[in-house]
Amino acid sequence: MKNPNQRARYSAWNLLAAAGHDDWAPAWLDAEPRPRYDVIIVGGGGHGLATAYYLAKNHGITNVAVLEKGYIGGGNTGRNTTIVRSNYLYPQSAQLYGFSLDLYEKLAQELNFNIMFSQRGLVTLAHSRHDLDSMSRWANAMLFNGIAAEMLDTAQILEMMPRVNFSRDARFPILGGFLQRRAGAVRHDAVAWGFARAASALGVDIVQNCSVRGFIKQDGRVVGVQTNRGDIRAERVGLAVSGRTSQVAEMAGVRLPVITYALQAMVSESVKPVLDTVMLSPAVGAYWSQSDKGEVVIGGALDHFPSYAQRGSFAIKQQVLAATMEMFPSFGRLRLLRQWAGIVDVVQDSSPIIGPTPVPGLFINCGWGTGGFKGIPVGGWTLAHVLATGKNHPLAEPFQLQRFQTGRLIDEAAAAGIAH
Ligand code: FAD
Ligand code: PYC
Repeated sequence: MKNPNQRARYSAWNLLAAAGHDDWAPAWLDAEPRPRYDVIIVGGGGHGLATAYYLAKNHGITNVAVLEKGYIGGGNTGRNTTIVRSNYLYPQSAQLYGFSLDLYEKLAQELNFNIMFSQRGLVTLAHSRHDLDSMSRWANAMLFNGIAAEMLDTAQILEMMPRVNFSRDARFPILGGFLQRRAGAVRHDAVAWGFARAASALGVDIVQNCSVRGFIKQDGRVVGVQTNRGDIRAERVGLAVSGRTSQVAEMAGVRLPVITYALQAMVSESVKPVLDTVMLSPAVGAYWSQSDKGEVVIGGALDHFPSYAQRGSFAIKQQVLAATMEMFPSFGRLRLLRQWAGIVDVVQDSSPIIGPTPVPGLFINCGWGTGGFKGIPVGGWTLAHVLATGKNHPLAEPFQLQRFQTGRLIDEAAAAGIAH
């Protein structure tokens, strides 16, 4: 430590050192960028880190760098509300998200890192006959696709969530709902850290504070990137930059049908256990869970206007909190601890894009919008596959960019849940 201010700022590290932890090995190496790699992944969120890990693990390609402009997990991966589920409508999505959930179930063991996966179930509430009708279609579509789903009546919901507003004159009476038992919550930072540690151990370079500002092209092909830390060459480049995708791809000459919006969430102070499932109400426009620390996690819809500002508008906050008061009057006693937002990459059919771009050498993983945390394992697995083999993974075949030209959209807006 060179000056007293620095000493004060890093006092937590001094405490760790005093506790005898100063010789702890870092979980991953903070690498200096090298001039050339086989593959560069732009974006050190869950998708970028998982891609690097599966490139090394599944394909033996370890001369790989993940370039992150800030710190790993500092984007949406560390800002989401941690819900994982596979309750989508179409067979292609059921397979994609089902595979992701399978990978999540084994991930702690695979990475030897506790990702705190709690399969506490996800209940979607019905407040009208119309809701009940569409939810039974939704649940039946899931069953058709081999994903377990259960319709619930009011008494079953009351038993699961006694604190919810069951009053007869509630503005949104509860008529039932449906449940995916295998769904739940996963500690978001741990997913980024677990993939980073495992990728680093296999030889991947994780380079933080490295912002991609342009592309190096040769004969129309991407052969590297320009960064604030110099030019870096690679045979192939994969983008996993969520809300920044359209801007970064544009630097390579690719125009994408992606629009960026802010999505916000908030948590209350910690309280004793009050809610042991994830609960979502599309009609009121909000969802709730309780974190392992005891905070009530509250979220809702996207802001209604495109934006790159990581803030979240007051109008949505007001709507989400009004919905919370309606559904859980007792939560009105809680103090809010934090509110934050992330910027998410929305496409018109609410399904991801995973595969090549029209520019040779450049590949993308984007369009997850408000729901890509659950897709991190499969997003990484399938992007790694196309980067390594040059062929789309069968699970990603329906999720190509050309679908916006052919019109073969996979419209999951209804099953995207609350947020879009
Ligand atoms: P990110 O984690 O955003 O990573 C992208 C990284 O790219 C960032 O770290 C960024 O700094 C970096 N980057 C950007 N530009 C550059 C550049 N030029 N050079 C280098 N690096 C760059 N999903 C769910 O499944 N369940 C949920 O409950 C859920 N809740 C959500 C709640 C909120 C409030 C938000 C904001 C999102 C939520 N999501 C949820 C969506 C989910 O978080 C995202 O879809 C997912 O995290 C995307 O992961 P990623 O790795 O693609 O992106
Ligand atoms: O994808 O499950 C989801 C989700 C819930 C809230 C935001 N995204």
